[in-house]
Amino acid sequence: IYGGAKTTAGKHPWVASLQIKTAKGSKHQCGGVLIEACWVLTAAHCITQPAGYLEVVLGKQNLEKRENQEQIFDVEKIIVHNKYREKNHVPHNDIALLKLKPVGGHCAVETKYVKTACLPNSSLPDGTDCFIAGWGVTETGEASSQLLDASVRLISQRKCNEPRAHNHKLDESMFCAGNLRRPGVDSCQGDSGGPLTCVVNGFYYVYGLVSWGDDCGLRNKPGVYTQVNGANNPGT
Ligand code: 4AZ
Repeated sequence: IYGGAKTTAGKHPWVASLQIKTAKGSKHQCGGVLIEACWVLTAAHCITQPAGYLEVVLGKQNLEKRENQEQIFDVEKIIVHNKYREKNHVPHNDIALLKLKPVGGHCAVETKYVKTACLPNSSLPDGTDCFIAGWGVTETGEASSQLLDASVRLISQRKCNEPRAHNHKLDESMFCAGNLRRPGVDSCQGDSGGPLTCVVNGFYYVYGLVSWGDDCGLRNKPGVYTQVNGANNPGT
């Protein structure tokens, strides 16, 4: 996160760290968001390994140390959007579900540090203030060991597809958020898959997932997010 601040513990209790298991231990790869006790949303482009190599860590603040509030799960199943495609380096329908493997008959246990976010049924107006959170690269050029968050505004498709911005690279599975006046606030590498949440009636809804961008924190290049609500998807 560029232009972010360290979050207070339990402010974004749905944020997950998607980690890759290695011989030397597990390494943060992407963000994710808890939407049900056994289900985490992430970006499809984050799935670079089979389920057996992945681990989801909930309730984390500092990635560098073991924390008492953390809850760790293996991944039982991965469901990638059937229309996920990378075209000209742009990921389309960049969304996947991870089913957590229960431990002792249950997955996530709700605590002050671990909770689900709500799923939206509709869109919000442009200019709405929302949050992004993650452990990705900051303006120092390095990833953060502490969970950071920042406030960004939803930007209309029309503005974000203008030539000076993303020049018609966005389709209906994506939207932009940032601050065209304060360009330094953005998501970056390592934040991918993590949530863009907006508060409606006091509840946090996951409207977007960090997906892509043209570098980070650049003027006129706001971050691009996967649209989570099904408003643009065919019905069943
Ligand atoms: C990335 O490389 C990435 N500024 C994520 C988000 C953004 C840019 C790049 C948005 O994963």
